[in-house]
Amino acid sequence: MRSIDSPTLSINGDRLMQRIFALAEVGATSDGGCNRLALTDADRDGRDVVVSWMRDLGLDVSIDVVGNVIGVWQVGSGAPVMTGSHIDTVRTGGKYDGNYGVIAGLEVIETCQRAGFVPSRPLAVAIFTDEEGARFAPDMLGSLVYAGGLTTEAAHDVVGIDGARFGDELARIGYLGATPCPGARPHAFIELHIEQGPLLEVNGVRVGAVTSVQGISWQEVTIHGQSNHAGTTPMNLRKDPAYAAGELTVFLRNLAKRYGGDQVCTVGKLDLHPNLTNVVPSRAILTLDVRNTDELLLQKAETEIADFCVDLAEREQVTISRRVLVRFEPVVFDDRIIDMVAQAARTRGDSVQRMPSGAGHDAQMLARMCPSGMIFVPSHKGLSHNVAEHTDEADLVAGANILLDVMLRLCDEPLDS
Ligand code: HGY
Ligand code: MN
Ligand code: MN
Repeated sequence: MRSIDSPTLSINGDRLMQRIFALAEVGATSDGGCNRLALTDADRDGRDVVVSWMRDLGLDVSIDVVGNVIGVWQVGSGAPVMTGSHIDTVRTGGKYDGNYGVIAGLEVIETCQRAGFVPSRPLAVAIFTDEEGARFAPDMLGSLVYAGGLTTEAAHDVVGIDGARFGDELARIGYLGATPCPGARPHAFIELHIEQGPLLEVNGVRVGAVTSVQGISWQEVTIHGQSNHAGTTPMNLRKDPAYAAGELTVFLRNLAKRYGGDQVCTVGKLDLHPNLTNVVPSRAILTLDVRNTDELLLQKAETEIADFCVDLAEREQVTISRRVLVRFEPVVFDDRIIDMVAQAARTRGDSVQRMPSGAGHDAQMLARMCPSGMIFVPSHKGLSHNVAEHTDEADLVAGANILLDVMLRLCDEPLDS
């Protein structure tokens, strides 16, 4: 039985970084970031690069009906120990969000292969489709379908923020696979990811043993008013959806302040129509991203927002409709895996703390079908979804070594467990 008390293998940091920087070239933006929105040509090109690395490692590569790519090193017996993440990015993405977890998974396999070490279970690395949800909501769409939380048909019919249909775009980029969803149940799933927040760096801790993912509530709010002349329309006669959107934005900020704790609220997207300087808009469409680790508080926040919208519509004589884009309850990870992450970090001499995840991750969907957990490493200044996203190489290498140790430890679990 392999104990993570005596790791014998270590990953190759240079190889890890080479792949991270090579993938970062795909969809690279002039300001040092990455723009590979899901199912765009850039996403396809990024997928092609990672699939070529999977094939170089001799993995069995399968593509499923929502474009999830699963590379399996078919060794040992029983269900595979799976790792992975995503390689789609937001428009202002960095080099590490998602990419790091997929590439570290390949590095774990290559490290074993080059050392001539054969694990007792197959090892799998997944690229889950559309984790960001930035183009096609909900986020974690691919892993949600993989885990049986959304039908393939419903996923294919999702219409993106640019009016494109998910299924059409998937076929267009050549990643509409045949493998059905829900996917095969892994023995366990462990995802390595940058924290995307400030906690580890502020605390001077290298590793996060992630305990849970907070609840996520996304809504699209459409406010209809009356377009009018900006110069001739008296203020008391206006039905101004831009103003109403502004009040709603302020209400969300104040709600988060009132709740405190883990409550966060974001208006990330705002479209005005006709979006012209001298026209009182006829319509505003905005998105609300509201999260909390506490499900009851998240529900309370949603009720307050709904009530506020009714009052706002009456006061401003506009109509307000809301559409739920995403609603995921908080997810708690597997205690055994959380302990393994903490123990592996300590054995490697790395400081570690238990912590929840503020961001959504594919691991929260895999947790619906098998014991799952996550490993975090620090994000410099807590920045992510920002081109300045950075994590020190030493931290990236440390995280990948812990992924190696935890995956091999999970491989040693009895076949019937
Ligand atoms: O929205 C999220 O938390 C993740 O980045 N998809
Ligand atoms: Mn991510
Ligand atoms: Mn992200």
